[in-house]
Order: sequence, then structure tokens, then C-alpha cells
Amino acid sequence: MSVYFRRKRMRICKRAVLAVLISAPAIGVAQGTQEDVDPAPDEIVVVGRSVSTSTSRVEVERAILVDTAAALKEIPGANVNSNGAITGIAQYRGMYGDRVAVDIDQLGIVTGGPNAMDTPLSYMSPMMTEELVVTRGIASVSLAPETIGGHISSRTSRGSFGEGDFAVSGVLGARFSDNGDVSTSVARLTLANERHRVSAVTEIDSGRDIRTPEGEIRPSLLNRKRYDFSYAFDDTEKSFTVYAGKLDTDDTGTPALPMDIVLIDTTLFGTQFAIQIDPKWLLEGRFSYSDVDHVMDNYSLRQAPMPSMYRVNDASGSGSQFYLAGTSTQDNSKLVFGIDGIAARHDSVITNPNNAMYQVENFTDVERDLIGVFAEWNRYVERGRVEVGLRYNRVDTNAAGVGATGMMGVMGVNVELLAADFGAASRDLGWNSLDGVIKYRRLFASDAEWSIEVGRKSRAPSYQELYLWLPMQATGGLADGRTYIGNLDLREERSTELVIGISADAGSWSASPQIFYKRVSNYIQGVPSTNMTANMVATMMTGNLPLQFANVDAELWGFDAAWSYTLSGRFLLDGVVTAIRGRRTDVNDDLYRLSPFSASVGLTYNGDSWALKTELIRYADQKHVSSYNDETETPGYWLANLGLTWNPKASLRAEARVDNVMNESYQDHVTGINRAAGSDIPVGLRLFGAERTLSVGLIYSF
Ligand SMILES: [Cu+2]
Repeated sequence: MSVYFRRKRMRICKRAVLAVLISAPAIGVAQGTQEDVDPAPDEIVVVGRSVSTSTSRVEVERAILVDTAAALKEIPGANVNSNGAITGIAQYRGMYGDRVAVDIDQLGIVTGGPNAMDTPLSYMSPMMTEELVVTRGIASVSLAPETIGGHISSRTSRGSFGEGDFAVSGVLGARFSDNGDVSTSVARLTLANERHRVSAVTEIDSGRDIRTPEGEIRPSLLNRKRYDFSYAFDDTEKSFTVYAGKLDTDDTGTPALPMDIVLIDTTLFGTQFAIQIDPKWLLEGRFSYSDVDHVMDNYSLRQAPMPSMYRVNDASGSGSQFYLAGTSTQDNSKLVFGIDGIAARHDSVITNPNNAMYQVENFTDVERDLIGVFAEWNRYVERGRVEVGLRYNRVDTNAAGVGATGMMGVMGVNVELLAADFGAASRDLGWNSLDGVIKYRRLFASDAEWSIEVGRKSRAPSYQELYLWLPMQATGGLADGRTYIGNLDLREERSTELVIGISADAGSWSASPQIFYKRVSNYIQGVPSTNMTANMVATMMTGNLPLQFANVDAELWGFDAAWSYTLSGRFLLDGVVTAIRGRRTDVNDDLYRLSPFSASVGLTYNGDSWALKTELIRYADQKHVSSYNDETETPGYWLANLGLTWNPKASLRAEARVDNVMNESYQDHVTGINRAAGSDIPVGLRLFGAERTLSVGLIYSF
């Protein structure tokens, strides 16, 4: 997807405040002075991925895709567990879901789907997403409260400030793919001078069912609209942004889950400020709020079951997040300390439109609140940099009593028993944790540095892992087809991690290999339930025994790298390699849904106004699968892609792309198993990848 180079001008002084806010610690290779905080003024960024030990970024708006999360496949160590066309769950170095902190415009988001249908990145429509940045290695404690599996940040395209008087700028763009008639269109209008900026942006995405060499995936249609309206102010001392947004998703298939999206209606608000109090003190604050109304069902988009099995799930989520931090910058060091928090509420009720009696209070008045304090100290030392960070988190959760009606006989009795047990149990729970990170990097040649990172990170259980009282598949998108019950005795996960890396950039070539090892105690995953009542209910409902979330022990390790080599002024070779292994250490089993070994090689030709990129990607077999999750092995495959961009003038970009040129029939291991009847892919079979797909796009900026 990285089709050509772009010369990137650094964000200079005026924007520096924002740049610090926006980018992950972009503190470059240090020689011991403050100037090194800013990137080189004329760095070359390989669009698609850039090579650095500290971060990896994709300029999403330049990639032809409908799910922004799919861009993670371009990043070493990252991948996406896809449960539907716009339901991609970020995976990084073998961890995914709530373990990976995903920021939207610098704060996380409280989502509404108990099965993660509205994943955080589903709020980032690709053509209005400026960039997606993955922190490589261990996330700094200041980035987000819970980052046991890493940190990803994304930023909405809201245009830039002008120079001089107020002027209008904007973007109009549309893309179309012949497979499933998927279209994405964006429009942005920005009125700005050098101090004020008002911006409105909208993206509309739609598509029909996707074809694979094995037939159509039904349902895989999608319908999403996203709006954002913002005002920003910026002078040399202060910057301030306030925004309001809306996500409006209708009828969208999630074939790897037991239901499809009928609607997701989300309102988002946020504000951010940064004040340079004096040359040495910066104060930053952020606040965001989201309110999600979500309906899903198992009959309107996919082949309906018998009338008694119709289900509608009405779910809601709302909550706010905040961050307040002070940064003191001295000659050779920087100290950040702050406080942040999340307050989330969730409800979910399941009904049957054919049976007015049937009602399950799936989650009622669930609360999950987090408050954290942190301090992070960076110091430039001889040819290097040291970072030490400490964070304390307190997480409190609670849930109201539950009930269910409309179930007959033994089933009804047992369900009432489960609800009564849940009601009698102590559900007001709390966890304390201390995270610590130490990072050290040092130049060992003029153009190469090595780095070592040690971290201890934690994550308190999610609300589903705690409060799922009736065996269900509401698991934050695990999509393993198993039903689960929660566990009120869960302890927090604790991981100890070591990362060692090298980053070299010697003009014509660059590479940034890293190895990591992570040991996780109290890793939360499903184990066979010993709750006799739940086992009876699940067996009656599905014919299978449920799993119960429990604390186990696990370890993950691996290697990943991005590299590039300039053959001549016009030809560039580049690629990404990712290898991850994860297994339990208390029993002999592998971890579930880990991306197999993958490697890519791209050859790009850069003409004067156009660029052509060919790309070959290899995914190896995945033989390391979780028997606890009934996970099946996946054979390896090759994929070839072709991309062309043409800039007849600076303001106009035309794109064409062929994905899966060889029309390979393949199954992406981390894509889910089909759960929807009536599809060309049988139920229980892993979903196949899209057949050869031609996409074209035209983007005009003014
Ligand atoms: Cu849902």
C-alpha cells in the first residue's frame, strides 16, 4: 500500500506543542542536546510504513481500504483480528482486544458492543484518518492507562492552519472496489488562518457482499457514515481543539460473530488543550465523551434461524476519558507527570421479536472506572537516552442484578438459578496495580542505535470477563464459537516484558529488527467451566460446554522488523517481517488467534509524477493453535498486490490497485470462523480472503 515517497516537512515551532501532543515520543536519536527532540527537517517518510525503533506509522488516507485496522498488516508485529468488513480488532505482538490501547485523537473511546462490533478503529473511517501510529515495543506509561499489549494512536484529518488571512481548503475524494462494489467517499472543508481553524469532514462507506474464490461471504455488506466538526485555536503559547463527531453504522455484516450490526449510533465529543506556561513548562489536558446506541440481531442480514431462536441484542455504552499532565523540560531531560481516567457504563438486553416473554438482561448497569497517576522521566545521556516511567492504576467495577424471562422448564429454572447466584455474589470489585517501564537507547555508530526496554504492565479484567453471568458469546470479539461465563474472582493480568532492538538508517538502506519476550501471570482466558448450572444451560442451548474466564499463565515471544533498500534513485525495495509465538506455561497449549509468521517484499518504482508498487506477501502455516478454543490450523499462502498512483498535479491524485493479483484462495488465520448460515462459505469454516479485486480512486485537494 505504500506506493511512493513523500518528502515530509517537519512540524515546526508553532506546531511543536501539538506535535508533542500528537505523535508518540518522537524524540529522535540523541546526541545529548535539546535540538534532537525535533525530527530532521527533511526526513524521507516511506508512505505506508516508516522504520524506527520507537514507532511505526501508516498514512492511512493513502491506502485503499475500508477498515482502517487493516492498515496494521503493514506494520511489523501488528495484525488485525477481523470479524467483519469494518470490525477489525487490533493485534500487536500476540495481544489484542482490550489488551491493546487504541487512541482516537489522543484518548481512548468507550465503545458499546459487548462483542466489540464497534472496535475503536471502526470509528476511524480511513479516508479521514491522517495516520495510524503503533508504538513499537513497550508503550510509555504516559501514553494510556492500560497498555499491556501495546499502544496504537490514530488521528482524524481536520486540515491544517493557514498562513495569513482566512482561507478555505479541503479535500474531495472517492474510491471504488469492484469486489462487493465497496465505495468510500470523503469530503472536508476547512476555513483557517494561522490562529483559527474550523473544519467539517465526513466520510460515507458502503458495500455489498464480498466475493472470494470459494464464493460469496454473506453477510459482508457494510454501511457507515462518519461526521466530524471541529474548531481549533493555536498561537505560539496555547493550542486548543474542540470537536463533535458522529458514527452512524447501519446494516453491516459480521459473519464471524453470532449476530450482525443493525445499527451503531455514536455521538462523540472531545476537547484538548496545551499551554506553554513558560519555556520550561507545558500543561496538557484532554477530555472525551462517547455515547453508543447499538442494535444487533441474528436474522435480518443473515439466513434466519427458526422463529423461536430469533434474537435482538440492544446494547449501549457511554463514558468519558480524561488526561491532565504537566511537562517540565530541562536542558537534558524531560519530566512528565499526570493523572488520567476512564468512566464507562454498559448495558445489554436480549429479546426475541417472536416471543414477547423472552428477555435476557445480559449486562445491566455495568460500570468500569479507572483512575491512574503517572510520572515519566526522559534524560539524554552520552550518545543516548534513558526513560523511566511509573504508573499506578486503580480500577473499580460494579454491575446491577440481572434476570431472564421467557425460558421454559428445566432451562428456565437453571437460568433463574444463575441469575440468583449472580445477584447474591459480591459484584463491587477493585484492583490496584503498579506499572513500570525503563528504556535505554544508544548510538553505536553514526547511523545506528540499539535499544533495550524492560517493562511491567497490568490490565484489570474487562466487564465481559467479570459479569457475563449466562453462557453467551459476548466476549469482546473472541469469535471462537464457544460460549463463555464470567468470573468475579479474576485477578489482574501482569506482564513482564523485555525488548531488544537495533535501528539503522544508512542512506540507501535501513532496518529496525526487534526481539521481545513477555511473561504474563494471571493471563485471562477461557478454561472449561466447572459451574454445573452454567454447563447444563450451555449444553441445552448450544450442545457444547461453556468456557469460564480464568487466570492462567502465558508467555509470548517473537521478532519483527521493517526494512528498506534503495536500489537506485527510482527503485526501492522494502518489506516487513513478523514472527510471534504465544503459549500457556501452566498447561501445554498455544494461545488463541495469533497471527502466523509473515513476510513481505515490495518493489516500488518512482516516476516523476507516478509510482508503481508491486508487493509479494507470504503468510506461513499456523500450526500453533489453542485446543482450549477449538482453534483449527491454517495453511500458508502467497499474495501479490499491485498499486499505481499518479499525481498529474500536486492537488490531484489518481490511484489504482489490484489486490490478490493471482486470485489465490486463502484463509487469513486471524480472520474469524463463519457463523452465518446461508453463505457460500459453510458454517464452521474459516472465512476466505477476497478474490482478485480492482480498486480505483480519485482525490482532489484544494
Ligand atoms: Cu453487537
